[in-house]
Amino acid sequence: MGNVDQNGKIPNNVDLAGDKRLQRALEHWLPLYMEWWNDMGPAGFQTNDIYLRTAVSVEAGGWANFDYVKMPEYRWGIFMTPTESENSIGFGDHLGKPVWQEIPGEYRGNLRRIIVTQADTEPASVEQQRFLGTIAPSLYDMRNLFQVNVEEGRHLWAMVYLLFRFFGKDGRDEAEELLCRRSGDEDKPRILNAFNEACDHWLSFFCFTHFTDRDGKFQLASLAESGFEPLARTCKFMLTEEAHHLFVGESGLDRIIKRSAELTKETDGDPISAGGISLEMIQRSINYWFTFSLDLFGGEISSNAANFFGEGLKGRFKEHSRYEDHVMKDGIKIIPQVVDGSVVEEEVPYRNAINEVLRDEYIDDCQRALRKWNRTLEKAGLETRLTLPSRRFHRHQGLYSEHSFDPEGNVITKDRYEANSGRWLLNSDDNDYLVSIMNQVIEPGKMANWISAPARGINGQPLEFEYVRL
Ligand code: BYC
Repeated sequence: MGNVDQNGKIPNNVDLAGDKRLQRALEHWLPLYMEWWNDMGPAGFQTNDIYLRTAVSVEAGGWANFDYVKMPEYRWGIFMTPTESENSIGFGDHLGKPVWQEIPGEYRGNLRRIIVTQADTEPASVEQQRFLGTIAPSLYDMRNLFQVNVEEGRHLWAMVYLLFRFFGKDGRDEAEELLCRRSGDEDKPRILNAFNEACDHWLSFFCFTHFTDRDGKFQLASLAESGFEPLARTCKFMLTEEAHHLFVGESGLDRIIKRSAELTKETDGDPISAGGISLEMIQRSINYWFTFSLDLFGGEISSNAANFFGEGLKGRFKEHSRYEDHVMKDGIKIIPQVVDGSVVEEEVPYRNAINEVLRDEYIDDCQRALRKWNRTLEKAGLETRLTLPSRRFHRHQGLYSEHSFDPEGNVITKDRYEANSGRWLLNSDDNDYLVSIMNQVIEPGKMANWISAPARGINGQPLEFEYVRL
């Protein structure tokens, strides 16, 4: 384990060559995956050379090899970080026992469910972003989109490897299903709600990579703590690639905010008259994608989550460094709930509230980015500030989905919610307008009018670099 095989059909460091049956099974899945990529991957640009990084090993630097690649020729590989010296389970009822190299029989169902749910998000996001290349604001951004897309494809491979290697026929069936479900399809939708939402312009793309990929960061980090070591090591390596996706989202939004602030000043408060994006629209997009992403953490009170933790399958964010008690059998957590029309604080057994513990970490991280964007507004001399809505607003999963709230988190009537939702959330007029101003810009170094230039290029290249050869 650990040696990289770059010569086989599937690059890997999991010794596929040493398990011919598994290798053949995955090689059989490869053309099905390619069929899916050709049907549902980026529309167009499949024969163009794109300046992409490819993971060729897990060592520092090995995962970021830059070169021109045609997307269908990208080497989707299977990589895990090396085994750690400390091989004991770090939390839950099996704390301190040796980690599992094979699936413990009694946890097979739960592990399968976690891995399939994680896997399903990867192709879903590629499907959601399918047409964005055709309206990219620059070659720099187009390249970043395609980088994100090929790496989500690689993350699908990472999960599919686990399904094939550890779940026999069930795993192979699940892997086929992963290529059959489709984002937004009424009959065979993707599993989690945010992955069925339309992402048809770049304001949504940047919000998605900022807020929804950030759920990925926290979920993967929790799974990187798993007592099932192959899952932990796989997720650790995925996290290295995830950081760039988050950068694309956070810096992309910052660039839109900067440009919108400039246009707001130049036009005396009407950036739309200059083909720009209004700060109100940006706020509505934040409200929309942040709240859909909050749903991805599951219910506030969840026996599934309590079991995953107790069984040692899914820990907390940075379980080892952030927490002292890794068992948490008797703790409690306060969760505000609606009782007789008012929000009151109720005690919940800690393990049952573990989804909320992770959601807290996520919200703190989102708040940090908000502060940064607001500094951009401040520097531009504007008084408007962007905010995160309450975690209770616009929810479709968990306790709060049964009631209506305003963005401040106050209980309101359904009628009041419906009368105002168009001014609180990205709406169809916004989407039509945003699509209408997004025309593809393909001159190297040039940016669309509604976004400012990034501070620097990719991998030390200048902004004028030909990131996509058209
Ligand atoms: N939409 O017990 P509950 C990423 C279902 S993103 C629809 O509260 P649990 C990425 C739930 O399945 C990270 N359904 O939930 C980002 C259950 O259904 P059943 C993805 C939902 O299990 C960008 C019922 O509601 N990784 O990597 O505690 C681009 C009750 O649920 C939703 C993972 O998610 C929803 N939002 O927690 C590319 C990690 N939420 O059983 C990639 C693996 C819940 O009643 N998944 N339901 O039919 C998990 O750990 C958990 O499954 C969840 C849900 C945290 C998602």
